[in-house]
Amino acid sequence: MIFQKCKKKFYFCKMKKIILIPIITLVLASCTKAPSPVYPVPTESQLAWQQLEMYAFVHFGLNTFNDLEWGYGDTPASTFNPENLDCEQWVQTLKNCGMKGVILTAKHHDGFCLWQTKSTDYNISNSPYKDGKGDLVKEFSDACRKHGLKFGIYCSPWDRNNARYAFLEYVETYHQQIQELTSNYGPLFEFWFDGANGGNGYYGGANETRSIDPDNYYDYQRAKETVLSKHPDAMIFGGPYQTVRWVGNEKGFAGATNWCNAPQILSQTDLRINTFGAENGTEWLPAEVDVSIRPGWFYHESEDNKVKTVDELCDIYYKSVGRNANLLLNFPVALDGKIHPIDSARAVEFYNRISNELNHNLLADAKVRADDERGSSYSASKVNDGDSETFWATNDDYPYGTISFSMDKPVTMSRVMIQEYVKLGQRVKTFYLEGALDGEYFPIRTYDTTTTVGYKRIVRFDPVELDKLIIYFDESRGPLCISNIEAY
Ligand code: FUL
Repeated sequence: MIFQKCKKKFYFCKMKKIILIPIITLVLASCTKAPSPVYPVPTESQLAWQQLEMYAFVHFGLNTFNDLEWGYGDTPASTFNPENLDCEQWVQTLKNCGMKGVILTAKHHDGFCLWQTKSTDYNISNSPYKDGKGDLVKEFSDACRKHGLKFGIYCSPWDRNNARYAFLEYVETYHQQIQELTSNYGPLFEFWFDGANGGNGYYGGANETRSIDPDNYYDYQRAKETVLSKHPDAMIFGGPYQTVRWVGNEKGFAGATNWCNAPQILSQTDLRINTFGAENGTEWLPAEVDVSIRPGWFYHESEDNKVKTVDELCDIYYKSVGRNANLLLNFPVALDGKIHPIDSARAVEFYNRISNELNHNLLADAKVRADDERGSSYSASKVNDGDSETFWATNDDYPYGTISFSMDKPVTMSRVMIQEYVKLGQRVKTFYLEGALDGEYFPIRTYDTTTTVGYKRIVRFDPVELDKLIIYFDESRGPLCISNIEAY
């Protein structure tokens, strides 16, 4: 009897332990307070846009048929005559080189519209293309939707054709164009308001120079409302209400220090802040790197031998996506209405190269340790658990930290990728890398200075053999929040 009682008691105690220990652990883990945000933080739509990382530009229009970059506004609409135009070929090419979306120049500075607009006669209906029945914005956006590419629009505010440019009437014309483009062509992920504004032009035959005040003339407030009322998740590029910023050059690089933070009012002429962002900026304004695969934005036969090399394109990738910015890579459509085979072959080769370089994560099975952890919910192991929603965080009084990865056997690596959990703000100010092989420690000399991280940072270095990688985050705007670390 007594023995039975004891046995029962023992069994009960054991059960209590089995039930209680995990509960206590769970309670303790959930008691650890999440780090407070360090402002500014992105909106959900901004973050979704940053996750696209790489998408394309397509420049095509009257300029293509007249060998121009900036048409004066007087080139006859009748010269727009692509004979074998194939939007499916554009989409397939862009998909084959890893682009997640595309932005089409529906209207460039010459004022010629690629859609059936009621706002001006200077449009595709007065060209021989499909006997004036074609609508390229429709054909291209349909093809994008069919194949799962996001679609965006560039509609130049500057219009060198319009007689009323610089007067109030043109502002209404421009808003009519924005209305049409945002109403009739399905979901848009980005609307581009180009920064080139005013200057000489045809202007209905006046042939003169006209200047405007770019911040106030166009009524950008109304433009923003039109875009966002129909496409609430769309990003706005350019103008005083931008939600993403120009990177300050068209060469294909962001700063090695690149904050998503920027001042509330940021003009495109402030090149320094456009390139680097501003640590203490109060707005989340991530950078977009726009660059063409050729020297020009539009197609010129004379540039067929000047298409960027695979090495150059890879370098651009690491200096844009690898530096916490989105890459907007331009493909000019050629006279026959297709992306030129040299450009498409080059871009596919580029994509295959970076996909191979970043294919096999050498840290996936590594043992991870950190010198500080904010409880088990924010342990160091969260950086290689394959879940972008979990992250390693340090305690509030610890705005720095060291993390190490130990491998079972030596590996050779030449790239490290780090991502911050930016929903809580961009924090890291500086970090550096160290390796170890058989207990011998050595510094890893990266090509870039290792300053900011942000949504994504990829640093390159000459291949090194190691069995341990250590990352020192030595300065941060608050406790660290690192969601992902990989190496290749
Ligand atoms: C610039 C324009 O002037 C170029 O022609 C091109 O469209 C580029 C993307 O933006 O500001």
